[in-house]
Amino acid sequence: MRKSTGHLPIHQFPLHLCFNQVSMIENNELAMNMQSQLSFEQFRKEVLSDFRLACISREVSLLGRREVLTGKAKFGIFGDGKEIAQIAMAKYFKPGDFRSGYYRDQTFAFASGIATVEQFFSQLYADPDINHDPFSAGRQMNSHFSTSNIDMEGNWLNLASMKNSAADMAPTAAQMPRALGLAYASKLFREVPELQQYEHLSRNGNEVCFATIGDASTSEGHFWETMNAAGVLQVPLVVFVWDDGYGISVPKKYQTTKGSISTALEGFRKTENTNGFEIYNVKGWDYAGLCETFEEGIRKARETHVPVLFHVEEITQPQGHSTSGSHERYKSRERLAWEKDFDCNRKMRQWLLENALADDAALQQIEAEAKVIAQEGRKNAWDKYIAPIKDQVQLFLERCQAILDEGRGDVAYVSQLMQEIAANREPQRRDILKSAFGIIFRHPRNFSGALDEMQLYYDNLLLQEKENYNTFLHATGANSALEVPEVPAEYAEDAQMLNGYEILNKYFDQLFSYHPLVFAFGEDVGKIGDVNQGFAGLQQKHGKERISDTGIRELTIMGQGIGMALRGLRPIAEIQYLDYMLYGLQPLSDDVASLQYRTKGTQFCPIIVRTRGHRLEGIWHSGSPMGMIINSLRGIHICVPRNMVQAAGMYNTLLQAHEPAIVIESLNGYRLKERLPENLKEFTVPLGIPEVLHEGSDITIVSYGSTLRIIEEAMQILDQQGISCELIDVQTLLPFDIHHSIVESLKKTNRILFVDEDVPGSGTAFMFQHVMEKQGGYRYLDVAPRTLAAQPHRPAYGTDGDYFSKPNVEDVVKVVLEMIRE
Ligand SMILES: Cc1ncc(C[n+]2csc(CCOP(=O)(O)OP(=O)(O)O)c2C)c(N)n1
Ligand SMILES: [Mg+2]
Repeated sequence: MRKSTGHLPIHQFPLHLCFNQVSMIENNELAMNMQSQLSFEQFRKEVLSDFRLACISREVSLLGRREVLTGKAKFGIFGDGKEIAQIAMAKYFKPGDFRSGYYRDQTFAFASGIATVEQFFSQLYADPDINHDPFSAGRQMNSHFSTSNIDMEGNWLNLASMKNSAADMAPTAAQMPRALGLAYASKLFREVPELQQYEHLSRNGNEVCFATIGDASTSEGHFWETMNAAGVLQVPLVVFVWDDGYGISVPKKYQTTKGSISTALEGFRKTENTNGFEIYNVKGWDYAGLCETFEEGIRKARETHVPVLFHVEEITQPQGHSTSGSHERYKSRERLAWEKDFDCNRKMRQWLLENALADDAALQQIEAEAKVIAQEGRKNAWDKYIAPIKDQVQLFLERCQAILDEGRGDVAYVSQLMQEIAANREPQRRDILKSAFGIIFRHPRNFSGALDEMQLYYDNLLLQEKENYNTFLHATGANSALEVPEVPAEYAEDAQMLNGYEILNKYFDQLFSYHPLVFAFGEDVGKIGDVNQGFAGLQQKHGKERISDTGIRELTIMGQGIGMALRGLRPIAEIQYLDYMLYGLQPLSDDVASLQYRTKGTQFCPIIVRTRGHRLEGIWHSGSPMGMIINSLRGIHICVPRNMVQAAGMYNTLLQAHEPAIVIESLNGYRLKERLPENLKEFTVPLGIPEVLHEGSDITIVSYGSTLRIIEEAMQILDQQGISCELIDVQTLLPFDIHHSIVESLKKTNRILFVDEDVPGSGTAFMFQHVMEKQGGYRYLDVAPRTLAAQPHRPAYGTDGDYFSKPNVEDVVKVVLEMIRE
C-alpha cells in the first residue's frame, strides 16, 4: 500500500492521513491498490487544501496590516509565520476540545471553523455587531477568539459536539491557568461516575485542551505553575509553544534558561514510573513532521490524559510583532534573511513541488485564489461594518438639513459640520455624536423644532451605542444571580445551635449529596476538610475527586476553577486566606471579571471562589483588602456574609445562576454559635439586598462581615447613653444595595457612618460614594457623613496588634458620639 504513493519518499508522509481513510480489503491486491490510490488522491487533496488555507491566512495577515496602516483599523496583530503548524494542529482538534490560546492563532481558528475570514476582519474593524464579530462584538482587539457556552435561557450548549475556544486575552500567559482547568475537567468527566450523565458536556473525558503560547511568554510564572500542576494532576493538556525567537524585540537568550524551553523543562519529562509530561520538538515549517508529531502527542493526551508540550521551533514573523513598529529595528540582517528562507508557507510550497504533489502553475492558482478569498472577506466585513454608520450619517444629515430649512439656527456652523461629516469616507460613530452635540450645545434649549429633533436623535443614538459598548458587565436574564428568587431561611422552634463551621459542614454535605456538578478544591480542602473544617469528613464521604487537595498555587487554583466552570462544572475554588487572594487575582480580574463584557454575554464562567478573611492575626492573616477586590473585579459578585448561615444562603443563590462570585467568610465566625435552618439546601440570600440588623433612629451605621459584631458591641454602650443606632449589613459589596434601601434609613436618621476594616478610603469610600452620590444621600444629612476604617498599615500581630490596627468597639463609640454631638 505504501508503494502506491508513487513519487514520495514515504517517511515524509503524515501517514495517518492516507491510512485513516482506507478500509482494509484482505487478499485482494487490486482492490487494495485502488483503495490506496484513492486514499493518495484524498491525501493530495487534503494537503493542497491545507496549503490553500495557509495562503489565505497569510493574505489575511498582509491585508490586515495594510488596513491598519491606512487607518481603517487601529491596531493589528497577526499569525503570519505560524500557518503550517496551526493547520497541522487543527487536524487533531475534535468536537468537545477546547482551545486556550493567544493572539497568534488565526490560522488555527480558520482551520478549526472557529472563525471565518470575514469575522476576522469584522473584529479588526471593531464592528460592534455580535453577528459580525461573534467573538467580542468589537470589544476586543483582532485575533481574540471565543465561542459561546450557555444560551440566554441559561442552558449549557452541547459543548461535547462543538469545537470550543475560551475567550482570548492580551496579557501574556494569561491563557495558561484556565487551560489547566479546561483539561482537568476531562479528568473529572472520565473518573467521576455521576458525571457520565452529562453527555452534552463531555464524552467520557475524551476532550483535550489545546493551549498555545509564545516562546517569550513561557518566562511568566503562569506558565511554570500551570505546567507543574499539569504534570502533577495528569490532565489532557497539550501546550504548543510557538517559538519565533522573540518577545517583541527581546530574544530568547534573555527569556529562557539555556535559550530553549524544551531543554529547560527536561526535568518535567515523564518517564515510565513518574508523572510529568511528554515533550516533543518539531520545526514550525515541517508540514509532515508537524502532522506526525501532533498526531502522536495529542492521541496520547486524549487516551491517557498525560499532558504534552510541543516545542515548535524555527517559526518566523514575516511582518514582525504587530502593526506597532517594525522588526528591522531589532533583528539582524542574517536573521531576517533566515526568516525569509524558513517561512513556513514557502517551505511547504517547496515540499509540494519536490514531492510532485502539485506543479508550479497549480500552486500559483491556489495563491491567486487565496488573495481573492481574503479580499472578499475583507470587503464583506467592511461593508457590513460601515453600513449602519453610513445610515446614521444619512439621518444626521437629514436632521441638519431640517435646521437649515428652518433657517433659525447657526446655519453657517451647521453647514460646516454637515460638509465635514459628508466628506468623511470612514466616519466613526463618535464623529456623528460629537457633531450632533456641537450643534445642540451651540443653541439655547428648546430653541426650535428642528433642534429638538436633533436633541432627540442624539439621545437615541447615545442610548443605542450604550447597548453596543456598555452592556454585559454581568449576565442577564436566566443566567443572572439577581434573578434568583429569595427563599427565606426557616427555623424550627428548637433549632439546633451549632458552631459556624458545623453549619457549613452540614450545608456542604447536603450540597455534595444532591448536586453532582459541584467540586471543591484548594490547599488543605481534601483530607482535612479545609483549615476551618467546613469540609471535614466530606472527602471520605463524597470522594477524593469531589473534594480535593491542591498544591500551594493560588493562581492555578483559580485557573483550575475557571476552566472547569467554562465546561459546565460548578467549582468552588478555595483561596485559603483572603490575604492570598493577590496571588490569584490576575486571572480573576483579567479573565473572569471581564468575560461577560468581552464576549458580549456569550461566554460564561460561573466559578465560585471561597475564601475567608477580615480579622484574625497579624499582617498576612488579617487582611481585608476589599477595595483592591471590588475595584479589580467589577463583573464578579463579591459576597461578604456576616456568618455561615448567610454564606450558605449565598452559595445556594449563586449555584442557581451562571455568574462568577467570591464568598468571603468571616475568619472569626467559624466558632460562633448559629441557629441551623431547616431548609439549608433551599434557602437563598438575594444579592445586593442589605439587611437591617437593628432598627434605630439617631444614626445609620453601614458595614459587613466581622465588623458588624464590633459595632453591635459598641451599640450596647451607645444604647446606655440613649443613642439609638440603625445597623445595616450590606451583605454583598458587588452588587451594592440595588434598590437603594440605605438612603431610606438615612432619611430617618440623618446621620450615617460607614465602617469596615479595609484601609481608609477603600471599602468604606466605595459604600460612601454609592449612598451619597448614586442614592443622593447628601440631601438627608444633618451632620457630615463619616467613614471608619482600619489603619493604613498592615495589622500588627497579637491581641494588641489587632486592637490598635483595626477599628475596635471604642473607636465606633467615639465616632458615633462625635457625630451625635456635632
Ligand atoms: C503581562 C503582559 N506583559 C507584557 C505584554 C506586552 N506584550 C505583548 S506581546 C509580548 C511579547 C510576547 O512574545 P511571545 O510570547 O514570544 O509571543 P509572540 O508575540 O512572539 O508570538 C509582550 C511583551 C502583555 N501583553 N502582557
Ligand atoms: Mg515569540
